[in-house]
Amino acid sequence: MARLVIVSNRVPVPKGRAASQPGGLAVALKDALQGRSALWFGWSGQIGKGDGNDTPSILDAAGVRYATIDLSDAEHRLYYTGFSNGTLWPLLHYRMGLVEFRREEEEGYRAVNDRFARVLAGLLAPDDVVWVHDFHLFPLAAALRRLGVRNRIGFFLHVPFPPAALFAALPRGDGLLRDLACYDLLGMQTEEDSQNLRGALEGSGLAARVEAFPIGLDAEGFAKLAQRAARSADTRRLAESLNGRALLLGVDRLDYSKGLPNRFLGMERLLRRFPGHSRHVTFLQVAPVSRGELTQYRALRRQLDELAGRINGQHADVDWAPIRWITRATARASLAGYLRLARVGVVTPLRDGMNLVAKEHVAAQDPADPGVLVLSRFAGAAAELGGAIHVNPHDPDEIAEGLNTALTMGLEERVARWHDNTACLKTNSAAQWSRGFLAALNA
Ligand code: ADQ
Repeated sequence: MARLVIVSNRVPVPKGRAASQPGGLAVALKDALQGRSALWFGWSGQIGKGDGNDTPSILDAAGVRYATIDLSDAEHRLYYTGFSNGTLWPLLHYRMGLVEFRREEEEGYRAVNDRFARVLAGLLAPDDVVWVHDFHLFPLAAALRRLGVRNRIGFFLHVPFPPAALFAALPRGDGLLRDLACYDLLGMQTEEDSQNLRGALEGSGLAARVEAFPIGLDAEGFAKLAQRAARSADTRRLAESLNGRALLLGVDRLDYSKGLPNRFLGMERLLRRFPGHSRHVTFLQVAPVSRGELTQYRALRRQLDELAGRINGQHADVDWAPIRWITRATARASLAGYLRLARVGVVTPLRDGMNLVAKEHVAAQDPADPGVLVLSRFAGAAAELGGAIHVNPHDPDEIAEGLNTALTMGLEERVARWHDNTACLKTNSAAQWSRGFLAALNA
């Protein structure tokens, strides 16, 4: 079997035995990396060290070779904080009003992609299959092709792709579309994203292979993790603290795409419009700070601190507060236990490529007494999870109504909806996702 080369902005280099359980892409790609030779290339996560040093650091672990380079301070600012997080992230999440564009950042983004290509080209063997991940690396295949690389190169976009008219607002966006057309296969999360990208390409007179490969989980593995975690001291402590109240749970990175202010307001509407739930529910939101170097993210945190304070101030009693709000990082195993405990999973992003927390909530449930998922209709997962209660995340009232429906739902309907949702978890697992993508890339 040809060697598989994964390229992503950050590389999850294993850090010895003490490392916490891996999350994100490392979990999703576990099956693809097993039993074959593999190389994973990208940024080390380090800034400043070895500026411009194009000799990658190499580490071999569990059959995978990890090759990483550091970014200079300027590269990090222009490529990562600037163009990737300040321009592309809001644009791809349909948030024109938040998009900032600076030409020097776009040039810095291209320069880092060129540098990635130079270093990677030196590591490639002729029959390697290259799989590039996410929006930080749109121009990578084009840069590799300019260096004469002829390997098969596929791309997967983890976030949404907006309609062509919206993407057209991006200065020099045409150039990025030309870059994307250099990939042999473009994988998207949903059919809607695929149609949007095809539309944008066609509008620019370009053609490429675009297909949907919805990302999934190892649902059985996650269910076992959740079962074990439910017996852990951590989860038991949470269970006891609830005092028989129903747990509503949100788990996200602290990001404006996740719709957290409206979720807090939805909780407030629930207490106002359905006061019978007062004192009988606890909403726990876990959202570790991310991208704190961007103003919008700092402002979001302040807004949520304020909302949580105000809502608790208005509705709490001496022995109960409706909202618990944690911005510290939480271990994956603990989250699995909390998700199993959650009577309602609250997943209301304004826009999300997939949202794996939605699928994790389903996987974590006790089949005999499952909780209910309240899910934004603008998460990629909504296309698959027909058993969830779908809500418009822009409307706190609709969120409140969804929460009320979930909280008052009888066991029979909860079980039926949960079965509906688990069916898709089985057919679209993490293993199927990577196998499907690689089979299509090799075809
Ligand atoms: P994210 O925006 O990070 O990922 P999501 O899919 O919800 O969003 O989460 C990815 C992983 O991170 C999940 O395994 C989840 O459990 C974990 N995670 C989320 N919040 C966490 C928290 N508070 N603490 C610890 N772990 C947490 C991007 C896209 C998504 C897409 C994924 C995968 O934005 O739409 O589903 O990639 O393709």
